[in-house]
Amino acid sequence: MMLYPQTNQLRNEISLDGFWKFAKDERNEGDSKGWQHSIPSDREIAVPASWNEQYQDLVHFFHTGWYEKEVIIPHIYKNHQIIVRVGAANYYSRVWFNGNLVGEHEGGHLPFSIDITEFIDWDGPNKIIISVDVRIKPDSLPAGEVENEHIIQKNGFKGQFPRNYYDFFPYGGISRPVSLVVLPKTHIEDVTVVTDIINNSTGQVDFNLTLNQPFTGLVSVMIEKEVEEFSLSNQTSVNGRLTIKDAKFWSMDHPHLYPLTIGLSEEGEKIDQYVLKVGIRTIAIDGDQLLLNGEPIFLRGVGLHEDFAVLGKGMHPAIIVKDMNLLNWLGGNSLRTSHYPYSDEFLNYADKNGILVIGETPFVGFVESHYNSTIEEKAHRVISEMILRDKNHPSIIAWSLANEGNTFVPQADGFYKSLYDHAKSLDQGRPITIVNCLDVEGDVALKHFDFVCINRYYGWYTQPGLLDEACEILNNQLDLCHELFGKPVMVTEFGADAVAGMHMDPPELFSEEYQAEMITRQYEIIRSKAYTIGAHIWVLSDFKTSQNAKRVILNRKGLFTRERQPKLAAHEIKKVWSREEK
Ligand code: BDP
Repeated sequence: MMLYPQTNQLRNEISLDGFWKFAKDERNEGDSKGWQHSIPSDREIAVPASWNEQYQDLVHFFHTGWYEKEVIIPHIYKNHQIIVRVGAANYYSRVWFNGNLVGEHEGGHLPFSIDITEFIDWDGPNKIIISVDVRIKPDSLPAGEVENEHIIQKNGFKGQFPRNYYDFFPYGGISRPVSLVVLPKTHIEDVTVVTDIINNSTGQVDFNLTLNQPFTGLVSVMIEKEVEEFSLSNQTSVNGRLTIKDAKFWSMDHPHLYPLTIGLSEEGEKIDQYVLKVGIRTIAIDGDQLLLNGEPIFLRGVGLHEDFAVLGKGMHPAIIVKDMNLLNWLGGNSLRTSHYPYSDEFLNYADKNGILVIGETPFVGFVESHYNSTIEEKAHRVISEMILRDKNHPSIIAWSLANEGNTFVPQADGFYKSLYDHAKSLDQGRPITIVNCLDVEGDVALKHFDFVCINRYYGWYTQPGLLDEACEILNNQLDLCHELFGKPVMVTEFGADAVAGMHMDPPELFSEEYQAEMITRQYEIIRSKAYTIGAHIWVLSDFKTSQNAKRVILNRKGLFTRERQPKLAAHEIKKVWSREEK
């Protein structure tokens, strides 16, 4: 996994965002028709953004979309390595550069990068073509049976259209930024930092650097006045430690980031530099508590989605700012990247603004048939990609390896243990969890994890309209969780749909009053337990789902509408949260 791109005196990033040519390939015949050289297109589409809401005929287009763009690369980069980087494209992508198939990637929510240096035509425009196939299959992560609309209509569909195994719309296309990354021929390929707090005023940063090829020369690593230098002889990696006196630790109130500056020089000439923003903090589970920098914290916040009208799952900085601003306005301190890894830009923003994040894989809705070695291997690969990308973000304080899989069948035991072991082998510093649904009795997977997360909809899918009963069941379920596992418990989802503008007294389902009452009452119950470490409301804002008899176009459990305007519940929970410390 390459480092997040940056531009400095020795590196550059050329954005390819904007308008691309776009063609629909409903019969998967693009390859045989030579589209890898030039796509037949009379229209343009915006990148980054899902394709679905940009043209009406694409709303239910669940096949392969082809993108094309021309790019001229300046001669000054002739001595460099040039990489195409795609922030994310849902779901399976292939990339051609000047007609050559240069790479492919499976998975819709993590970046991929492809070296195209040897294929560049320095004298002419270069053509980059990306095909993105969104035919989500039962073995896709996340899974579904999303096919071309004609096939769906012919076969009919169970439950919802499109038939994904989860509750958000399977938007297609290039949803995050695309760029050409210009790197020195010898460069810093990866950096891993692990931070520790030695005493009240001293912080420690352990680092590991890898270079893309054997290097002979000087490597310097610096934070403020602390510098370590290494003289390398034909080596590709370096380990070291910096100790920072009078350190400012990263916290919710003071999310201090230190620039860790890494330089490579050869015979006195600087050949590469990378600056990684590092937050010095610790995170740990201790008994029934979650400790940030040694102090107990309670995760108060929301689940959410990368979702907005027209953009679909397209990354837009304004939506990131708005969503984090709303979380802050509510008095929340944390969120979960439900139900897939979010954009790099989102996490960079969380680092800078002291927001605590549970980073989640795209493993939502695992069913019994997923518990086999092929999916396990694929899941390990995705976990590796996610952890390698996100390992250095101080904002990420835990990993969630799955949401609401079927954890009640015997095969789930070994399957989830293997996911846990794999993630732990890559990151020993963060607690790891999975999210249970329905019940904890009979769950065979949760026992392997560091803390227990549950999603509960008492008063909605069960006990509808019966809030007293729902609250009592929630209360008992929480105690049972703690009794069974002896670990800290977090409620990662609870909530109710409310159609903005619907009012009922006394409160009934779908009214703003019912949602507000349910959320505030259930929050107080969760908060009252000594062993709970968090409560996340489902969900920050209304979001688009597949068509389903239970959904009025959107999932309406948002505290805010899809336009990000508050419902009654937002005002009510804000009052509750404003009484708590950050
Ligand atoms: C939970 C899922 C979430 C759904 C939510 C709901 O984790 O993705 O959107 O239910 O039904 O089970 O609103």
